[in-house]
Amino acid sequence: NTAMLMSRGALIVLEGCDRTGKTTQCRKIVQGLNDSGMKAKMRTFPDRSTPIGCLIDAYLKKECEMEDHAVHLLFTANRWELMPGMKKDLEAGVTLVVDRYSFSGVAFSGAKSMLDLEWCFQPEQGVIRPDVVLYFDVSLHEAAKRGEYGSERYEVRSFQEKVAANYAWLRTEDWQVIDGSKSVDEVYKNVMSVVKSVISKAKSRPIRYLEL
Ligand code: NYM
Repeated sequence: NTAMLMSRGALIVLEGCDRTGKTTQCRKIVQGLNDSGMKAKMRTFPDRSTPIGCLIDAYLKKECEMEDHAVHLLFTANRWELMPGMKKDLEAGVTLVVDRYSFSGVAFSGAKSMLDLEWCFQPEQGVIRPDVVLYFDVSLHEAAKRGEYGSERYEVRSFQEKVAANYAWLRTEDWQVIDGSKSVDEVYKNVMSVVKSVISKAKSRPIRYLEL
């Protein structure tokens, strides 16, 4: 059956402020899809395993300082270097479940006073466009109750408030807002119903690319 041979995987992106449950759900989604016999892999941005990712990791851990525009472009470069492999996976029918993507890049860098949101978006244009962006909505008050923020750069409440406002600027019709304040199991049920319908719609649709 040629339709089956040609069907591609979906690009599913999870976005949101820190402590909204994205990583937990990414793992569960991939596990759930694999358990039901579907090809799926998790991807994380930044991908700290590459040479560029090593620089980003040191920056986030505050082991070094970098100029704001320069580090923004490193986060973007880290996505571009992974694009050929991600494209290959999608074409091979593998669904990619991605913990943060270009929208984190724009929302976080754009929360710095010197960087303009449109400027931040420019170098993201042309990366593979997600079939859906699941935006994890949890109030900052609620997120703070989940425990202390970590000690990495950006993990402070005043910064996260700006990040949340930038996400609102980025929202398009590709986005689905997920109420992340529910229990892990309830959130999982909600995301899985979106994920399954997105995977079946993406199968026959060509890969598209991100534009502003
Ligand atoms: N981050 C992540 C950016 O500033 N730009 C990006 O492009 C991406 C993908 O890195 N605080 C920030 C957001 C997070 C941090 O954190 C990575 P985590 O908690 O490992 O997802």
